[in-house]
Amino acid sequence: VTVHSLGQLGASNRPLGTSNAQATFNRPVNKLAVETDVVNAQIFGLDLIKSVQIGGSLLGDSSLAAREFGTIAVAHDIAGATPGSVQILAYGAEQSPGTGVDNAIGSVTVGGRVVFTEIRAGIFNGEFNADGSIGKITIGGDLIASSIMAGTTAGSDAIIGTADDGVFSGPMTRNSDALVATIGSIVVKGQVLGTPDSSSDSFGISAESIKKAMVGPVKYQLSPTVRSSDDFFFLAPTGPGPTGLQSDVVMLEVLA
Ligand SMILES: [Ca+2]
Ligand SMILES: [Ca+2]
Ligand SMILES: [Ca+2]
Repeated sequence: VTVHSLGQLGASNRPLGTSNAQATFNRPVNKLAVETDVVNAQIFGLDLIKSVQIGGSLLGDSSLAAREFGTIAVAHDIAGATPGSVQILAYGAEQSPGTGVDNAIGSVTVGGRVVFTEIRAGIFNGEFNADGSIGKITIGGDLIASSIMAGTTAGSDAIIGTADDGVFSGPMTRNSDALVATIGSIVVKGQVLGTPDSSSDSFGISAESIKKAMVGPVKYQLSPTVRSSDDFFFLAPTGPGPTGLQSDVVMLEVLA
């Protein structure tokens, strides 16, 4: 499927009763290509979307949600209007694999910066997957006031990096003891920043296992152990975070 843009025509082109442009796919999609921008649009795939290519930026109040994504590539920026207003969500493999990784999002590659965005594996369409994993995230610019989470929740305090963080649980949740919610690699070529003017918001990167993380020239030393309490880092100079955390962007492996 190739389109010039999504959402750029604004209210004139919206389905009745909806506030944003929508593109819904009930069957697997091999490749979805948007030649320019996606603005205030919801892209929803009930099955696998193997490849999403956006030639411009992903902007406004927009979401990319599917049961599973292969590769997602955005040539320019991903930028929400307010914190969390761009969401990239996926559940995982169609069937839980016996071993290896339960892929929700294979890769996300962004040429520019990522702002006010949530990228989350293991949450889609009212169902949860505590094994939902992300392969590789590469951001050419800065990562600002955004979160990347695989299989995890910030808990009832809604703050990333506190003791109640954990993997998804509950009745609508898939969780195999043999599988670990993993972020294979996160590389941010610019800076990681939160918000300089608010001490109540919280952003972060979390999973049961984070294998590789680089911000600018800094390569974080991550333990090969999963759910390691050593793998807890303050990523941003912006702070303080809520509840006295010294930064409002943390990276951690959840402990349970
Ligand atoms: Ca928490
Ligand atoms: Ca598991
Ligand atoms: Ca680790």
